[in-house]
Formats: sequence, structure tokens, C-alpha cells
Amino acid sequence: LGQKPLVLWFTGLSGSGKSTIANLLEQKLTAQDKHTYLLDGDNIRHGLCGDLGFTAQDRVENIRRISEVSKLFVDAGMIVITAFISPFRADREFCRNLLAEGEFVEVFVDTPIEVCEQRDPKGLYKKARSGDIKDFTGIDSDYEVPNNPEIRLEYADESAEQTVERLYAMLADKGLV
Ligand code: GGZ
Repeated sequence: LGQKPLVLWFTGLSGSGKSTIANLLEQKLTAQDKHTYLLDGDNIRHGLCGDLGFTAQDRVENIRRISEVSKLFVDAGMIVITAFISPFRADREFCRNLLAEGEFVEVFVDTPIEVCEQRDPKGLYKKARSGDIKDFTGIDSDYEVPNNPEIRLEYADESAEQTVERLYAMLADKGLV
């Protein structure tokens, strides 16, 4: 296949753009005949993790399961792309430590909370502010910023397509794709 199996682990706030960017990146890699698999809330939180909510304990378990599944896909030779908030450093490091050196690529989608809250595509920030939902990341639940991500996607006022081109260039520059 001419591809290096690895996990592109996206992390960032709700509304940061993780899923949108991850989806576009997957399309781009697939168009290059790369064998990819995208894990996100749609295929994980309804099935494998359907029993979990958003307490700290449940998030830890969510990320643990996703990490183990990611490892299996990497063993199968795939480029795995994950798009979860994954707010806790220790849980991201858990996944890193499951994999071999260089197989875990942390992609921090560093969109300011003000921008995420302005976007609020599902109205969740509004509900979190009014107290209708609790334990919301960035409001009343922690997001631990990555200290040393392989990639930090700085926010820019640009289209998602432009962001993905920027990301792709960074990945290519590091020889990761
Ligand atoms: C954060 C929540 C919450 C709470 C529901 N906190 O923007 P979205 O809607 O589509 O993405 C968010 C998603 C986060 O699930 P993850 O599996 O990525 O979280 S974690 O990695 O922390 O386990 C948001 C929605 O679920 N959502 N309630 N309280 N996000």
C-alpha cells in the first residue's frame, strides 16, 4: 500500500472543527489510495460506547476503548483518524503508550473557545451556559491543552478546505503521509 500505519489523534473543544477537518483529511487520503478509517462520535458513541456519558469517568473509559480499537486498526495496517474531544492528557498519553514510537500523532485543533461558542452548531454551549446540560467541556468540565502535540492547528479565519491543506502540508513535511 505504501502507507505507514498510524493514528492521527485529533483533540480539541466541541465546535473546534475536529470532525469536519478529520472527514476532509480522510477524503484526501482515500483519494490517494490510502487505507483509512475514521473513528468519531457517529460510529463510536452510538455503538461500542453507547453506555457512556460525559462524566470524567465515562470520558476516560470512552477514550480507553477508542485507544484499544485504534491499536487494532493500526495492527491491521490502517491509517486511523480519531475525532474526539479527549480532554484529559493522561488518556491521550494512554493511547500514545499503546502504540509504537511514531505511530501516534496528536493533532491539536486549537480553536479558541470564543470561536467554538460563537459557532455552537448544536446549541450545546447555550445549553451549558444556561445549566440545561452539565459537565460541558470548557464550561464546567476541563480541557487539558496538549503540551507537546506533533501538530498544532492554529485557528485561522479560513475555510475548512484551506485548513485541511495546511494540515496536510504539515503532515507531509514530517513525512507522516
Ligand atoms: C462535551 C458533549 C457533551 C458534554 C454532549 N461535553 O460538538 P459535538 O457535540 O458534536 O461533539 C461533542 C461530543 C463529544 O463527545 P466525545 O466522545 O468527543 O467526548 S470525550 O472525548 O470527552 O469523551 C458534543 C457532544 O458530544 N456532547 N454532551 N457534556 N461534549
